[in-house]
Amino acid sequence: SSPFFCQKFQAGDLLKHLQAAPVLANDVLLKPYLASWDELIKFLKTLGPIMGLVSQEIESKTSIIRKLAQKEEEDIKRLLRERQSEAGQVSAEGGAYVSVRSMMEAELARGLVDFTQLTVSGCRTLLRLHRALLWLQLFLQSLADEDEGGCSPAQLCRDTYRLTLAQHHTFWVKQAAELAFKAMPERAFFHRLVCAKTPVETVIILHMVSGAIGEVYNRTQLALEEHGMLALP
Ligand code: 1Q0
Repeated sequence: SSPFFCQKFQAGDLLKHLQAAPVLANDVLLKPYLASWDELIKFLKTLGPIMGLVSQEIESKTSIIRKLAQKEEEDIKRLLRERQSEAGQVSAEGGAYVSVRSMMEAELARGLVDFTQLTVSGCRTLLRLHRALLWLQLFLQSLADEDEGGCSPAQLCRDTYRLTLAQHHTFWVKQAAELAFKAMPERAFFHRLVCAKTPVETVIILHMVSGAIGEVYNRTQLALEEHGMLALP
């Protein structure tokens, strides 16, 4: 991502990408899905260098899927050129890495999904992001539900993490997470972050974001479930 583009986190941008992701009755578009993660990285960067590790991990996961999509696009373009397609300007879009379901079906058909050992694929990478998304959704929801004076964001972040993502993390990653929670700002930060004029407005925005995440999460969950991919190593 170029430093010349807007690097500032905006809840509206995040919401825009999240709402653009669901497509058809049960699918999720990968471009806006990954763009949503870009927005979350911007948020994490506002929390300072302690979040570098987390941002890096998200960046590394999103770039794995982006590189696969890019390679696919180049392959299709080359194929079209080789066949000297009379169609001329046929779009290279519409390949395997357009949506969650198209990726799953293509990678399965090509034998790229390894169910027994760690082999990098779009599907196993998506599963990692997907698990983190559940945590994020629960966290934002708890932040919205909890009224003033309740638990601190750091505590809610920790509690929801332990319930969800921590189940999939090793001992050392969990230690790193505990450190990261200490960088979690107070509620006032979130009010400023979403540019809310009142606490009620923050709650509404948090509900909208967590609702949009929920929609994306549920669709992805169902697709993973249907393809038996909920435990890819
Ligand atoms: C805001 C506080 C965040 C605290 C984050 C702690 C997260 C845990 C630390 C993660 C370090 C990453 C080390 C590597 C982990 C991998 O082992 C793991 C599995 O991958 P693999 O290839 O080894 O099988 N990777 C993952 O689980 C990927 C997910 C990483 C965590 C993603 C965290 C996303 C957090 C976003 C917070 C945004 C809050 C947004 C608020 C918006 C308000 C409108």
